Amino acid sequence: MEKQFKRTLITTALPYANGPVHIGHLAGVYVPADIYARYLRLKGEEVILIGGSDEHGVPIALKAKAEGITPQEVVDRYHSIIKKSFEDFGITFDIYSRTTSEMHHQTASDFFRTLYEKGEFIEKTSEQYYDEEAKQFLADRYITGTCPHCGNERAYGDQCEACGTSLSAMDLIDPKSAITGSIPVKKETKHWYLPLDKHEPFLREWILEGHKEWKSNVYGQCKSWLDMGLQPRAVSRDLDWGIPVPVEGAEGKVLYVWFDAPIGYISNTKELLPDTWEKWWKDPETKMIHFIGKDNIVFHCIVFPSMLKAEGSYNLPENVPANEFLNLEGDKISTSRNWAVWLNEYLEDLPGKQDVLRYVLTANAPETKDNDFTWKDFQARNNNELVAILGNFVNRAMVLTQKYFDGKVPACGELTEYDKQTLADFAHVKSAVERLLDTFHFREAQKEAMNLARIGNKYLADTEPWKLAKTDRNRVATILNISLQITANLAIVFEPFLPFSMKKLLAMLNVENFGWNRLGATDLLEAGHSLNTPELLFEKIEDSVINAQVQKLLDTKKANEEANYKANPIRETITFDDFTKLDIRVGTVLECTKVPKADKLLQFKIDDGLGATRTIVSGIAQHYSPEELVGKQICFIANLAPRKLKGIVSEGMILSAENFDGKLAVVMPEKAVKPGSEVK
Ligand code: B3M
Ligand code: ZN
Repeated sequence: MEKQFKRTLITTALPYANGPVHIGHLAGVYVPADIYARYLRLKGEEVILIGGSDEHGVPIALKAKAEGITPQEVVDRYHSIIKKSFEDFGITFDIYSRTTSEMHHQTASDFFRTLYEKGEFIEKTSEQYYDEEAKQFLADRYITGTCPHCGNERAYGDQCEACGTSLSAMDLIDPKSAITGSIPVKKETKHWYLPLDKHEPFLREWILEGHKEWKSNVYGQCKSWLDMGLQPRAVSRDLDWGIPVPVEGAEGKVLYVWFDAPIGYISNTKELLPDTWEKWWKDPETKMIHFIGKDNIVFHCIVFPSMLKAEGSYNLPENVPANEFLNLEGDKISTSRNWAVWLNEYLEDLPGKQDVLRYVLTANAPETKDNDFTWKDFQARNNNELVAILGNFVNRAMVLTQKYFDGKVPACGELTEYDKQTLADFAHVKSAVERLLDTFHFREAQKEAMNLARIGNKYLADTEPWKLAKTDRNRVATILNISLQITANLAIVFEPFLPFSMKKLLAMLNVENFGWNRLGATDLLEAGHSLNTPELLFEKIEDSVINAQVQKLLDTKKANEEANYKANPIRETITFDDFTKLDIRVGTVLECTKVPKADKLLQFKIDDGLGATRTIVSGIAQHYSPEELVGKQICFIANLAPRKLKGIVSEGMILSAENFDGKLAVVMPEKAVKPGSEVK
């Protein structure tokens, strides 16, 4: 027996206020959450949709430093841009607040103190890098140095972007402070840790046994985290931007951004409903749903639930329908490379077309795998679906009624077999769409809604009322009555998906609203009811509009290329002797295999022509499958001191060229040569 709930609390990931929001945010989190919220409201259910900006964390502090302004100025700027974008796209938040609010600081602080007083943290002292010039501890992102895995000299303390390995600052060779450029020293510091290991048995039971219905991408990620074994996680940082750790002896320390951010859902509910917020968080008859992207799964399924459980009085989420990622024209969306369609810019270029984007993003929603947004597909979906199917049907039904019945709903006469079959065809729409929305299948649900418009289109094409106007007025009346009932049903079923257009449609139908529960009914519009003048719901998008958007992206690519060349200037001049120190040779790949538990690494056996088989480990697994390289000739540095990578001794380095977008191409001789040949 499924659990019954009285009300639904919907949360949406709090975007970092260090940039505007783009189509990836909308597709992954906010459009599905809004569809869900609108649907439940239409059904008359009690629901709130909570949002807000995430305004703490190192990247915001770093951005402020880079621009010479305060972090507060950074978040003030982006919070208002983000908030406006969500309003513009019709995301119906009951509240959109921010984590720098007074309410949030108080709530997060209290939450920490409660756990602290209950003894739910462990305190640990560890060594961390400290910048003596800036007189501050350095977060991992504040440290650069050489990657111990691939030799990239511009690796960050948390990750090497060249080989993708995640690092800890202590692993870096020649570390440097990103603030002053000085060499950091190691210094002891104390932090508070949430012992996730202690909550592991509970989490296993709760997720792996209790929530088998979660989406497979979410369940799978949780399982793999749990199977690796959970470790205590620090919930404080040495940083001057954030919520001060509210205990004695914690000067200069703030709550880790991922500790305070999810508490933002609570703070914002409190701000919205100061008197009744508790029923939304603590009454077991409230269902809580977190809408997020896949990179946030661990925090929402493992860390935050552990915090809530440790506190003891809160509900846990009932579901976390996380989405995968949306790519743009084949490439990963990237804020730093400006590879995105920004929502504010979209509306400048395509004013009034919110619903078109909502429609396309839902049609291509990355629900089960990463998906791609392309402008060509955007145009095709607009022209071939919104205009040609939905818009066209509605327009024909309305215009014909205008023409033959002076804009009044004609009475339905006797039904033919075909009429009855058409009515039966759309009677099931309600249950089908509900089943899909209840299980977070937004893409399929929208398809089902579009099918209703297809049914209508086919009905008009088959019955051809315009040919009967002179001979059989009663028959025309019946056909148009049925067509208008379908139109009214479309106004209901599309409301969660295309709210702007459906508002327009309701106005054309001269109706306030029908209510979700009447979806499927064949008597939504009474005979004699006056309709308003029809207007087009959607319009064709011309090639020139699409080409301009594609050009904009091409310009971004070009600018990125130029910036990349500037950021990688030719290094200092070396002597010929320096060059001859490098012994570069050609080898033939005998074997190539993936290195287990390292998604970037391939292990090679190379015939180096020097009488031995060499083992080389190379970070190119994201760019080549092993089969592609077997039998090929490659160039490698033969006299590089051996290094251990994932426990394998690598005797050399394979040369590859790095494209500006990070893609790698292995360097190969133009003609076959004997293995061991020197490259000079
Ligand atoms: N700000 C990460 C992100 O925007 C983070 C989400 C917080 S949700 C509590 O992807
Ligand atoms: Zn690296």
